[in-house]
Amino acid sequence: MRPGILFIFLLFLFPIKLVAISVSSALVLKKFPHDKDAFTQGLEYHEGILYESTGLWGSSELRKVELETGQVIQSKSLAPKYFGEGITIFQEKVFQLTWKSGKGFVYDLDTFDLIREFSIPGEGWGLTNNGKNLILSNGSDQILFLDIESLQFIKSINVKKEGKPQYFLNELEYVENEIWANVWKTDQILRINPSNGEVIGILDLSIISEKQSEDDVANGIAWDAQSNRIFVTGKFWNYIYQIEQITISE
Ligand SMILES: [Ca+2]
Repeated sequence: MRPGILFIFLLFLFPIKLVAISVSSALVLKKFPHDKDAFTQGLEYHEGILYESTGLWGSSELRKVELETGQVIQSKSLAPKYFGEGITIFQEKVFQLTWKSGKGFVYDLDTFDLIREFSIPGEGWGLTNNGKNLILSNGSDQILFLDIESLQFIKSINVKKEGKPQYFLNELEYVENEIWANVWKTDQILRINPSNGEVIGILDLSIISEKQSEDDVANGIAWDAQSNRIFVTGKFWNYIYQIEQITISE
């Protein structure tokens, strides 16, 4: 049998599913000031306001930030034993993860008063929601789904790019039925199929990266669904960037 025919024969026996990963870069539409002392761990947009969670022991905060000026208009400090991580908003409540405490917090969106605490299995990194589930990352290749009402574990998916596990998934955002994830120590956002964990796109932010050390990488994605705006920033970055994706390859 000729090699070409053999290949077609094998392909017939073992079909290969080729997933095209689209690669895009960022075009800056606008930029807004960002607190350069903010170790950004969570970012979300809600009704004209940015909500931000910052990390580090002893200086972790939950913040409301005015988009245009970058001014912090309301904040709540976490107890020094908690390292702030991802946040998300659902039904006038803010959900916030902590890194290694196995604990999350639920606050009143308006007052930031604590409503309840909940347990998270393992570490807490990034957080978003799809209206039914809290969706969280923990630094591994796993994304966990919790019931948004009971806050109980429902399921997990493993994120893979071309069949290989993608570790260090960090800040998350649910964007038009995709999960977007920063990847720790890189300036890349992965676009993930929420049903099977497959990476379907890479948004490379290196063109806007303010990275000067290995800590201050891109982290923070906020989606304004109503006006179709994407905001991104990084840890200790000077700016929040409103960007558009420019496709490099499909
Ligand atoms: Ca986010």
